[in-house]
Amino acid sequence: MNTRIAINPAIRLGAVACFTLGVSCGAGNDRVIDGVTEASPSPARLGGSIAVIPAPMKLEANGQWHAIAPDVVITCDDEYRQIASTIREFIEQRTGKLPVVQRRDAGEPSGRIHITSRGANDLGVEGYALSVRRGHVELRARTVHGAFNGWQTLRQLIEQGELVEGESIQSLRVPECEIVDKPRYAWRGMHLDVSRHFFPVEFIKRYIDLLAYHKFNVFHWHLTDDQGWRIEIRKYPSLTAVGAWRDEFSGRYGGYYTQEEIRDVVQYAAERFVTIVPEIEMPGHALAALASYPAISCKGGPFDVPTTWGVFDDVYCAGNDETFVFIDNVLAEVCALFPGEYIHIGGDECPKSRWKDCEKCQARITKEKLSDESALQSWFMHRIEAMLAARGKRMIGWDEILEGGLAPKASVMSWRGMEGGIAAANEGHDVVMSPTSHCYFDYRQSHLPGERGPIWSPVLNTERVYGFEPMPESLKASRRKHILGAQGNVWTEWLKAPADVEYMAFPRACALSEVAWSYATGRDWGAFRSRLDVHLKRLKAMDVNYRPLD
Ligand code: TNX
Repeated sequence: MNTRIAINPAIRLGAVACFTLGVSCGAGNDRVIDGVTEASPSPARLGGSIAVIPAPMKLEANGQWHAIAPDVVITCDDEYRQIASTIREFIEQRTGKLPVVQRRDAGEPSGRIHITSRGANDLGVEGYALSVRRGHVELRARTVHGAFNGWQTLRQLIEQGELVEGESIQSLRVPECEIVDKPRYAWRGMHLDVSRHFFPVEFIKRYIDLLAYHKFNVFHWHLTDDQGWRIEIRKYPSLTAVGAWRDEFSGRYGGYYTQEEIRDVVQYAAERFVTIVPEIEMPGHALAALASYPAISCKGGPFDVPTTWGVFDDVYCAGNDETFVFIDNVLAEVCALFPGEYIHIGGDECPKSRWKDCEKCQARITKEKLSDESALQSWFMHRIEAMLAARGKRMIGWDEILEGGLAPKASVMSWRGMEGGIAAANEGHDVVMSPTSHCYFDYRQSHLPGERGPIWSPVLNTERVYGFEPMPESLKASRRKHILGAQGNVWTEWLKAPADVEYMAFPRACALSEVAWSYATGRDWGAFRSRLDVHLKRLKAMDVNYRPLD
């Protein structure tokens, strides 16, 4: 069946939309596609464009949209069968018709969607190429991850076709286009604090879905903090029996993830090419752990799991050997649960007052010939790094882990600005840029009265996030490879429900996805803003409680 249809004027998005980031494309007059000359509308009729977020490295289109028949056959190389079935189910959900999936060697593709690794050698691990001609879709990728990324783009195109049409669709429409795409950075992360407020597994999965949809590939899961320990550790049941709960005015508040749930989430994320980086905070932000096991504090407790926010003086005792036995056992279980290479160990905001007054900590300083409590923190982190290295893991921590000297192979997440990251990169360490100035999605999005977020916070709106440049200008060319990428952080002191998290994360995460994925050349807020208008309709269709733009 020929799927070519007459083009409904309503879905003619306009002209030769040719926005490329990093790669230029020719002036868009008439183009020859597949031997057929398509008259492109004159520039004056340029009405809209293809709105993919994050923007692909190279995109050419001519404004024509065509239908893919829902009874299309999907053909693919063997390794892409899983993606093919995902696309198949997506089409069924929308059209009620289930396309047939065939392996490529099953014969000549009669279908309109073809997924292959042929001609994909230059696309890297995460790249893909998408070629759509008269309703024939060819997706090329070298890896399944690349094909998955290409599928996210194709999905956005199909959704845009529907949105423009504005009615229920029997045949899916896609724009004629040529896309070649790969990421600028290897670490494209989003974080979520589940300690200050707890979020159920279903929401964690939805969050991961939304990350994958924006081509994020890291989920930094902030699992422990003063106000709640959220991961089951079999060797230390009190961590979740005691540390996962706090007594608020309104009653007992808390929750945690069982190891079975964690495994399920890890698997779910892996299927979406999202690596989970778990965070176990130390030596500070540890009151929930100390309330459960007070013997590994300096003063011995007792402690309550706090119900207020901030930075607390009681931290793990660095002089007590039992502390390190405890942490080693905890990390053993954590490392076994998370297959990714990185474990985040916090390291931020650790007051030194208890260590100053603690006999054991002072004895440690003397014995190890350390200059002061900062050096003790550094010594602490070196020990932790060795524990992780013994299990084949790499350590990453907030930029305070630089103080007193960085552990030999540690990576740094730079949050108090870019300086920590620059210093670490100059010492040859890998860095993820996550400065409060552009990446703190718990901050307010405007000055308007009633705007969510703490009143003390600076205003961080989507435009400002979009203006973020993770690569410091001052960094020498030889050090640039150490900037792994960028990450947005969603702290939840003031966010109680999933809808609150969505409101703070979106659309700022959309902007950040483009900062981290797309090449910086040609970045333009006005153009992004237009694409975002379309994209917000996609988010709306998914019931995402995003903050409307001003
Ligand atoms: C600082 S960022 C913190 C968090 C807070 C956040 C609030 C970091 C490493 N520590 O504990 O939640 O500010 O914006």
